[in-house]
Amino acid sequence: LSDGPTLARIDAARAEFAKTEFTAEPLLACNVAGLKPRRVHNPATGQLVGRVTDASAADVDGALSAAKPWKASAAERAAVLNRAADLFEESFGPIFALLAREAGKTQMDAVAELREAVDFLRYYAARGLELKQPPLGTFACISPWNFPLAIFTGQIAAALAAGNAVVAKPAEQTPLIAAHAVALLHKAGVPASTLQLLPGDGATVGAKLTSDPRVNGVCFTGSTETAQLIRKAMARHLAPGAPLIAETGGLNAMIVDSTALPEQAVRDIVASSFQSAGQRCSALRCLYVQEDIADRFTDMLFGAMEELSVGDPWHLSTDVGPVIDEEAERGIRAHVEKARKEGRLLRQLSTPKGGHFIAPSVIRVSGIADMKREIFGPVLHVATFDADDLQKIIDDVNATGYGLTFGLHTRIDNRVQEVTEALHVGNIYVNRNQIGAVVGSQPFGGEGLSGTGPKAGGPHYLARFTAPPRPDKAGNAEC
Ligand code: TXE
Repeated sequence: LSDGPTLARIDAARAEFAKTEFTAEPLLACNVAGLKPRRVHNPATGQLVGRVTDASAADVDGALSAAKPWKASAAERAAVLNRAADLFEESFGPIFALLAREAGKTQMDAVAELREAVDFLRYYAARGLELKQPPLGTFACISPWNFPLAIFTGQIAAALAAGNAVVAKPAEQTPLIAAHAVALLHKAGVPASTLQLLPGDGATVGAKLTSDPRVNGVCFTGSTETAQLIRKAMARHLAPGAPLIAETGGLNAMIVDSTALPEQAVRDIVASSFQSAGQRCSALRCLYVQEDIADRFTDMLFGAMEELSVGDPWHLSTDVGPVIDEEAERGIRAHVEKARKEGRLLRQLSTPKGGHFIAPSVIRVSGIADMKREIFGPVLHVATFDADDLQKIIDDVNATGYGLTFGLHTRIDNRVQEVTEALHVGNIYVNRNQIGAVVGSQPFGGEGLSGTGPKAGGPHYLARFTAPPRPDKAGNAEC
């Protein structure tokens, strides 16, 4: 962010796109029935960002009839995806404005998210050249609002790199950025019948899409509950063996022991718990601090939290923006208020007025076993432990059933080995920021209730988007 051109581009985007009204509609290779347009509002200000025409149930049918896998060589597909990556970068202004105004992203988050989307396009373009199997057919890509560009684009790029047709359904909250991304992919050369967009409601459009036998595979990121609904629908209606590639929620913990470097640990905790207003599946939810450093360490943590500026992400100084909508705000607020009534709210910053803001908060718990579900906001839970409790922490973390991220701050080498070997989680961060994926070098994905694998942004991901190798007569799979 300190680099001049990026800051200049942010300034230009802020000047040009502060009031632009964006639009989105189904982008289908057939006639569109659509519903009445609805308004999309800025979660920080309530102001209008644009209007979306959601798809109707008839549109799902039309899209699946029109869907056609990509008739192009792997090299041609890679060239188009790389061209799309260039167009994404050139479209910095509207993308930055949409991420900030539609999704409540701070400038740092918005820049990182555009970077990740571009990385996905280029990475899968390159990996697609190595695939040996043909596409599966038509993929339904269903994505969430918390990374409305990066996850949305990553799913689509993976399915397209393997040559599939894609019908993409973005989250209800973020259709405008999705429509912008699809328009850029079409402009780059992805055929209209190979990539179609169905903005719309999850329970109707999403459910219909994942229950149609013309769909050959589903790529999903969102809540664990929705993934379970999709799995059931697929089992009932889709061909046996149709893959569900799912990334879902997490209940992520971190251990900070008395040998940790406290400044570094505090910096990583603040970033992991409160960046993106805690709306990342990788975010730290439950921190275990060793008893003998706990008072001093939590004081340092509270001090660092005081430095955070909470507010409208359109302001360059904002570190923590709003949560996505009223429903999210209500649910998280109820959780914090319950803790306040029970005397367990240790610290809360002051909450700005006007938008869906939740001020970063810290709640005392006895351990992760107290937490029944993922609280998807800027709320950190803190417990203390003795060195003898380590095995119990590991058992409790494994017992949640989730297995996404885990952080460890220690300078005891044996402890790193002991903890990492015993935990069932997808990504472990030792003495560093517990904060998700880096395309190509830090593939990301969970176990158990957190997802199916393979890890996104990793070398094995694309193979799941292709037809499985046929066994030869001896029963060995062809490679
Ligand atoms: O998710 P949903 P929501 C978690 C987080 C959050 C909670 C609810 O805890 O508080 O989930 O968020 C579509 N068939 N995460 O309600 O409903 C829906 O339209 C097919 C973690 O936004 O799972 C959207 O496009 N599709 C997470 C997508 O599923 C359906 C990111 C995700 O929405 C459907 C987001 C159905 N029956 C939320 N119902 C992460 N892992 O990062 C809904 N959808």
